[in-house]
Amino acid sequence: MSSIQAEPFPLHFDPATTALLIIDMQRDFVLPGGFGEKLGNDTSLLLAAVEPTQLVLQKAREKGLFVVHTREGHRADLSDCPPSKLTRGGKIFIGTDGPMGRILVRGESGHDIIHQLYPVQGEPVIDKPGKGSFHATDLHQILLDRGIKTLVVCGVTLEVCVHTTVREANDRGYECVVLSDCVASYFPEFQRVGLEMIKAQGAIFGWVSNSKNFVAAIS
Ligand code: TIU
Repeated sequence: MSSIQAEPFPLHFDPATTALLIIDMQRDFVLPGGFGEKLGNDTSLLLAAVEPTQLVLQKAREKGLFVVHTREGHRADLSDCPPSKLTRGGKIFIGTDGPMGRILVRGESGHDIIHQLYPVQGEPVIDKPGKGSFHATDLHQILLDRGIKTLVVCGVTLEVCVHTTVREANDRGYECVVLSDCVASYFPEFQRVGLEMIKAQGAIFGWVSNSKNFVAAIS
């Protein structure tokens, strides 16, 4: 067993039953011209998470941790996009053309993961139509088949897809530790409060740590 320094208290984990889950590090969220910017956000705020996540990913690969990536997006015909989701943001953006292809559509450049964190062979990529990574995907089955019990979570945005996923995972019995410098938000206040919410009330739905503690714990 290993142990990671975390808040509100250290989390014990077995690297053999721990997965690194990197959520939605897609061009559509972190680069100009994608979904994030169309919604009125400054995408550069999300770039802070890239370097620490690269370090964590490199270490996880080195130590043989199971690595899973997710991407939010839809089929080309948008048949898996609820009409209610299409109009979020006050205007239809999903499926429309942008500089990185059709926004949030699978197979388009903007939908794909940034090159710094690109998956390698053996790392499943979960294509999800929702904010949560468990909704309408086979993620739970993939983790069960591997005997995964603990999730180390990175990605964007903290208060939307990371929070939804961690809440879903917690309800399915996984222990989740979110690395504070490997997640990011378009709203600094949401980043701060979002992390507080996870670890409050004695780790009500997860733990909060950081890349340095993760590297120390796994080394
Ligand atoms: N808009 C926003 O903050 N996030 C999303 O729409 N998706 C994810 O968080 N991946």
